[in-house]
Amino acid sequence: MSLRSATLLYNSAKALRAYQPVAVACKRYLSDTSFARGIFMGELREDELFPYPDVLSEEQKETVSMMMEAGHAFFQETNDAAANDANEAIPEDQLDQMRALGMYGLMVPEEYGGIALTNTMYAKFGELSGEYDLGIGIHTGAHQSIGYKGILLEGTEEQKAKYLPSLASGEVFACFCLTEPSSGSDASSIKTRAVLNEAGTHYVLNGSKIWISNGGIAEIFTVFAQTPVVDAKTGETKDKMTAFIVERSFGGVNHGPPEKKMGIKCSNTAEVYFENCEVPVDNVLGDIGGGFKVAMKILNNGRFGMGACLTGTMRMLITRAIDHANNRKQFVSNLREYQGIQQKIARMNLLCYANESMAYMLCGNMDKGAPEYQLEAAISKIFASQSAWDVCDETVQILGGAGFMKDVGIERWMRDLRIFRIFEGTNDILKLFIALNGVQDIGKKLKSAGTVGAMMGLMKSKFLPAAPLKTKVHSDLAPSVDMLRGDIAKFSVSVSEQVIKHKKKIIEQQVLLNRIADVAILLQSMGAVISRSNTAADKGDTSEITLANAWCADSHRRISVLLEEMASSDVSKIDLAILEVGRKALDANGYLAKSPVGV
Ligand code: MYA
Repeated sequence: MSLRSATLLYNSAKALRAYQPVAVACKRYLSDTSFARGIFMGELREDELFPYPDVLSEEQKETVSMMMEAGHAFFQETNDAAANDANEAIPEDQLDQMRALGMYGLMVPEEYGGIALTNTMYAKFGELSGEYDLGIGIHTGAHQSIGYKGILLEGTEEQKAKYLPSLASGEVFACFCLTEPSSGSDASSIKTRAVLNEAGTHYVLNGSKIWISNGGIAEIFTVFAQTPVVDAKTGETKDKMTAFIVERSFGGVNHGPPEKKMGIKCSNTAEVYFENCEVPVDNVLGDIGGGFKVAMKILNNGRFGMGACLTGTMRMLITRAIDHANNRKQFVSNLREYQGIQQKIARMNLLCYANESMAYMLCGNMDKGAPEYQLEAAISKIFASQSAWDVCDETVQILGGAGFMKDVGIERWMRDLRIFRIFEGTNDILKLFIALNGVQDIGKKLKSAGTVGAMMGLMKSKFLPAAPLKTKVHSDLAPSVDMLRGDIAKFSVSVSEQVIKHKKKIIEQQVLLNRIADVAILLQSMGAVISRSNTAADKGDTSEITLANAWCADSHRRISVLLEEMASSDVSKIDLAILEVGRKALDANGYLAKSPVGV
């Protein structure tokens, strides 16, 4: 580490110790007060949307700036992302510098040796690994975003005091062990078991986990296992998931070789095996039988990190693409003069803006104490991973042949980014999660109305002229606000119609559920960009209104198409015809058509 970064690190750590992490006075949230959940109910929940969270004090902003400066210096002067990728490892001396920088305990309270960053501060610092090296982001993220997050969120005082100091310093690494050979998206189907020994002192843990980030280098494992639990009401014993803190030193913990991966190669990924590993009862994390909720809580809580981290990636890629477009001449002009290029650059900017707006709204609201953000977290994760992929793909396209060349350095980003749509909950499963949650909320509401007529009356009342917003929204944003309001009302009625039509069988209608989730994601993004640009305008900067209005107009157009498709029987027929092709190919065990040349 350079002297400059050492000084910066020292100063930033000192500045951080001078005050407590965020303690923002905030309104009280009820469990149903998430903006995303409101969308399904046909409500624009103004209190959840405005003002855009402004949770950092001036001192905290200064601290983050100093840390970012130290971080830039580290990534520019010490880290070599291409070498890490080629060597599939992070050099040991570099890990020491990361320890010295405090990169392993960013959100751990000071009393346990961490830097006590808030979610928003962590998010901002996390942009750096997105900008320079996603492999480093995964190594540090798997450690603290999910690896030991359970101890932070659910640990007892004793567990925190015992484990957090060595985890925060990076003396030991942590990992999150949920996925198994037969249990990926279907997380509750894990087979790893932990049975209490006769003495009642230890759980004996057996099972294997796969694709575990940091699995081969971790000393501390957050492990999810089935445990026999007696139902208090029926007296029946059933397996329920429980979370455990497992130390490698307990014995019976082994790992496989580092996996060979497409990307994020410098981060370690390995299988982890537990064979008669004896885990003291004190190492149960949360409640016995409450492990699934613990797993979901950790994942929900960590998902904002991806939105922030990939903001850094997108911003860097946009800069690379723009640099090329401004300097590369083809035919009569530089690429920048062509509409096709301008359209791509615009879309890349808008995707990044919408992603950044949602990610910082999410972590800002978490800092304000919002207890209900599971849909927002899933939306942010899906949007971030898909947008970063799209932005990277367009960067390669704008760079043309150069974009395909390894030395130019974009191809590594493409390989690294591919996993983001898969891990931390695949985008496909999270879309179903979003849609089904909303559908369930609507179902409950409709049930309370009684008759179908009353149900539709209830939902269509959303079309009545709404009272003016309490919030003073900049007049230039008015068309976007109107579109958002109208689209929320139409969406809610449209989903209600589908709930009435399909009843419980809606759960099987995945094509429909995907459209529902796509609309919800767009509505959430419209809300976030309106709120953010309005707050910026309140502070005298109206420049973001153009971005927000362009994003909202385009989203509105796409929502209209999706809603039309949801209601159209013709489209349903097309969907069925397409599904039929899929089923036939599956039955045939392969491609359906014969070669047109007869060979
Ligand atoms: S780690 C592996 C990630 N794996 C997953 O994410 C698994 C995905 N599967 C699931 O999430 C669940 O199994 C699904 C539910 C959603 C499919 N929040 O009947 P159910 C409640 C709160 O629907 P299932 C990795 O990849 C639900 O309401 N509650 O359950 C790391 C219900 O409650 P109740 C939830 O059909 C990679 C109950 O649970 C949630 O079995 C490394 C049962 O629900 C939820 N989300 O399946 C990444 N879901 O009983 C590194 C369900 O009360 C990170 N429930 O009605 C790097 C980050 C980037 C760097 C950062 C730097 C800053």
